[in-house]
Amino acid sequence: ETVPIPHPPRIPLIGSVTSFDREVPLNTFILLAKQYGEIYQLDLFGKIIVQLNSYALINEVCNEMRFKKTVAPALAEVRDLISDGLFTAHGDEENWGIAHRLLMPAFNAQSIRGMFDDMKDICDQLVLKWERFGHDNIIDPADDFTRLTLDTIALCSMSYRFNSFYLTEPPQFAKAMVEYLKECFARATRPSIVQAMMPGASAKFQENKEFMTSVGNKIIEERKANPIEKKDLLNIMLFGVDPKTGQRLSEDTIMRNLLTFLIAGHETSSGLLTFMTYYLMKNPETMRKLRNEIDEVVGQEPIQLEDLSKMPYLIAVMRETLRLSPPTPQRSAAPVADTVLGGKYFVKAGTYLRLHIWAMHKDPTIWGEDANEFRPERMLDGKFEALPPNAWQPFGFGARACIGRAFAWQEVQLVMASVVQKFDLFFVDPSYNLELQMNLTVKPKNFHIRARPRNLGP
Ligand code: MNH
Repeated sequence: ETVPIPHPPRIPLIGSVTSFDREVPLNTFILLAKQYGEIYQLDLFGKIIVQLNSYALINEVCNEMRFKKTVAPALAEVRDLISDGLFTAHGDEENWGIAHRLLMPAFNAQSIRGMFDDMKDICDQLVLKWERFGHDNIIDPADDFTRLTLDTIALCSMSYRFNSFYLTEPPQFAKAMVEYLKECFARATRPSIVQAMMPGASAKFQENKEFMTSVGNKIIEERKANPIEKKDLLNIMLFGVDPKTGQRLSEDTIMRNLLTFLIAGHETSSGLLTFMTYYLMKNPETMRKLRNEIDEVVGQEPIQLEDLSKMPYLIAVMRETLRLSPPTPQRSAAPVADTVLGGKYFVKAGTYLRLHIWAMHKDPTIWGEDANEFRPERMLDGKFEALPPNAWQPFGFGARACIGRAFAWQEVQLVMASVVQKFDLFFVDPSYNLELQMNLTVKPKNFHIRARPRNLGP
């Protein structure tokens, strides 16, 4: 016996959400999940979306025989720039397979370890900046961490330097990208009639797209004119041959994947760093434990690659941060054929399902009654490994899971350990509580800190 999927009342033309938070759509979805529970259907400006919020339903959708990734409306807008790049490709696009097979080895743990020195280069720039500006300086962690992650992915993957820490304003590329992604999001929730009345926004959109494309092409041209030995991602894409088809990537595809790494590889990691800073500062006991671990393993020496595997508490803090605040809070899938969800909700083939990972990560059937609390201890001592399948998935799922996971992991370990090793952190507004901002990913908003170089004493 199937039952209808609950839905908020529908209003003609507007759909079912009268007070949609356009600035931070996530806030609306969090609210609706609380009101409707495990599943509800939404008519969002003419698009029908089935939202899944519980572990049980989302786990069921983690079956690649029955469901496949779909490119959500906001991502579909980004396709205008990066088309069949890894992140925004449809599953059946040939270039996804070629790039996936070529690049998976380039992102494995071994290759990532080889990037440690480049990661440290950029990390040291952030530490120096905070040391030199001193305690009076007001830091916007989201801003500095975004400089860091953009510079890091560009240096590691294409040996290119944005030099963000030497600029007062973020580099023009970063500005163009943020504007562009924000506009993609807005377009996805803007009725087409409204869109048609915004020629200014469309011109800017086009201009940003052309600028980013030109940077991508310039990086490729420069590499071709000045070849280097290094086995970075750019060289692998330029010279690699797909073992399965014998094909190589076209220059267009390479440019789109370069832009994909810059987009997918920096907002997310910087979100994790910023959320983590916030949770550590809000939970002084956790901060104290983490610092003890770092002091014991690293002391006052520069952090080495080998140190990273010796800090389990740091890993627990990262996992717990990604549970409470996954920077990509939702992902999308569709049933391959007509099917029934949870034994009672009928959904047609191709229905747009949105998996609300942010909500699922707080499902009390998995995480207990204190699901909303920040408690890294729940990720320690084998408890993480003992979680039910797919209960923790900030990096997505299956064939379309994040390719940059090991990269982000090492980068964030290094940077967080360095920051906690070197600085005492203070809220500028001691009463600050987490607020969210959103481009393509989500981050803390209005969060400001001061960093005082630690007095390590005699
Ligand atoms: Mn990443 C896919 C989260 C860091 C490059 N990433 C995904 C997905 C999630 C995700 C979730 C799946 C999206 C979907 O189902 O539609 N990624 C993260 C998080 C971090 C992150 C939370 C950091 C923390 N990602 C990175 C980094 C890079 C990167 C760093 C690049 C170097 N991610 C990708 C790419 C994909 C992806 C590329 C698409 C993979 C594919 O579909 O083949």
